[in-house]
Amino acid sequence: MGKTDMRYKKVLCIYPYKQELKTVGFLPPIGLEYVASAIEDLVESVTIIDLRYESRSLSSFIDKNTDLVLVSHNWDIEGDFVKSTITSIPDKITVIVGGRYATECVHGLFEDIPRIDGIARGDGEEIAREIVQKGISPDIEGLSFRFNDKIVHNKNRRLEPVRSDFYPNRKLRRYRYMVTLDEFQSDIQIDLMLGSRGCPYNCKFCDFKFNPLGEKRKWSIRTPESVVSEIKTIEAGVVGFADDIFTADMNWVERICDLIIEEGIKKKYVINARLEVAKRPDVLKKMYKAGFMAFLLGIESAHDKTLASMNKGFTTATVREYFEVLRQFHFIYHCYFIIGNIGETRDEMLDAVEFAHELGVDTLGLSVLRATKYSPLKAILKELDDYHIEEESGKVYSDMLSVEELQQIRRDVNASFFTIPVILRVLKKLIIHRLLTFARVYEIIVYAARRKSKWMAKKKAIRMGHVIR
Ligand code: B12
Ligand code: SF4
Repeated sequence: MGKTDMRYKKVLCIYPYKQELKTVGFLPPIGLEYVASAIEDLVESVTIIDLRYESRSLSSFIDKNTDLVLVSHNWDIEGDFVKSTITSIPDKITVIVGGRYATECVHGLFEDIPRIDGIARGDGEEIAREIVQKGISPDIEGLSFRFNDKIVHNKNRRLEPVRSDFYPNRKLRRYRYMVTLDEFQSDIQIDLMLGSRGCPYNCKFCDFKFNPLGEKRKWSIRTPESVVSEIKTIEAGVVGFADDIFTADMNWVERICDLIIEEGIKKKYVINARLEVAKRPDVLKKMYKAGFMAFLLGIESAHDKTLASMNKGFTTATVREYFEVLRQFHFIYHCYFIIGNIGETRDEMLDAVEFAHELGVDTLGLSVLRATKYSPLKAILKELDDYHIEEESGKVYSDMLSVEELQQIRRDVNASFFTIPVILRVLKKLIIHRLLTFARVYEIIVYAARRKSKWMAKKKAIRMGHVIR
């Protein structure tokens, strides 16, 4: 079939948020870019519009030939804006919505936004290709659509392994994504890519490897050659890997490093990793040389009883041993801890601060324990009368500590972790990795000091009995 035989020819792909997230809302919408790239060879034109960055109105992109709009609805945010964006699309155009939130809330979205013609559930590349070729049809697996005032749900599509022969065409992109921290807009361009999907580990609190349909994604990796060939198409100096875990096979990582070094590619990489990387200092050395810069690592708790009950696969003693090795390298270690782990008291949660300082952790990622729809935690919580799940958010709280109290502990841990020596160490590492100049460091120190004094004032106000949010 040629392009003229296609059901749709002029396609707009929309990322429908104004801000997404205040702190890290500067990352490109690669899910939508995957989908747009998948149909590129079939249609006459495909345009990606990221409304976070667009100065033009959406209507200025729509003309008489626009016949298909694909919307990526990933997050449960800015619902009114998403709705008004979709509702503003002229009636003659077919509107298909996809993404994680759309997949989870098929019924709700059809009910709330009458303008939606179809919802693509799960990975969208093949669904979008089939829609472009045949239009909305009962033959397209993974598609839900309106038909005679009813919603038809075609059967689920099989979850495919990650592909080595396909990745997003960044030439379709109309924006440069720059690292931005609150009001700081840096001169660092950043991109996202995928080297693997799924994770072979089985931590009990984690739903990473489940897609929004509750299907378990089998761990799969791309060939190192294909990973590096994609890196070569990227303009940004910093690349974040969106893999659930990048380091499950350190021989694979080593091969990627070898290729990056051989090709002379000069970029910085940020990855989700497991602490077990410390077992391979030989590969860590190559990673450093290849430009790997920051590791996002799950430690989760400062207590062995919790690590064991989570099936995390290490103890606090092994974490200490791993960090003996990790401290020999100037990687930035951003470590995740969970606040509200089952069986932990407030004081035990606060122990994360001392433990992280002792290890030499650089920055913290803190979240309140959540049991989402398909989380393995749900089975554990069923047996416990004093623990509960907040319906909307999935946050886990107990008779001892409410969600509000857990949030406060999270804020306390965060604020007391960032001491001046920790901040200076991180800045030093950013200079080593050539991401910051001394002048920029000065500005950041002033900014951090201001934030810290704001926090101290808040604490003082709380002590004096003022109500603070
Ligand atoms: C990168 C990332 C982010 C980035 C997002 C940047 C961006 N602009 O996209 C940032 C750091 C901002 C982020 C933030 C958060 N994240 Co996040 N994030 C991820 C991560 C690591 C990768 C996502 C990704 O790019 N995947 C790869 C792409 C190719 O897949 P995809 O986006 O799903 O797209 C496919 C389909 O959804 C579909 N599709 C998408 N759009 C469309 C459109 C159409 C028309 C069609 C047909 C199909 C389609 O096709 C795509 C290609 O196959 C995932 C974990 C993971 N490894 O997947 C977590 C993940 C998505 N995040 C998660 C969470 C919880 C969050 C936060 C709530 C964390 C927090 N506490 O703040 C916030 C929420 C942000 C918000 N705006 O509200 C959860 C979501 C769980 C859930 N049930 O929804 C995940 C799964 C991790 C986890 N298990 O905890 N995140
Ligand atoms: S927490 Fe990390 S290592 Fe554990 S199952 Fe989830 S993605 Fe895998």
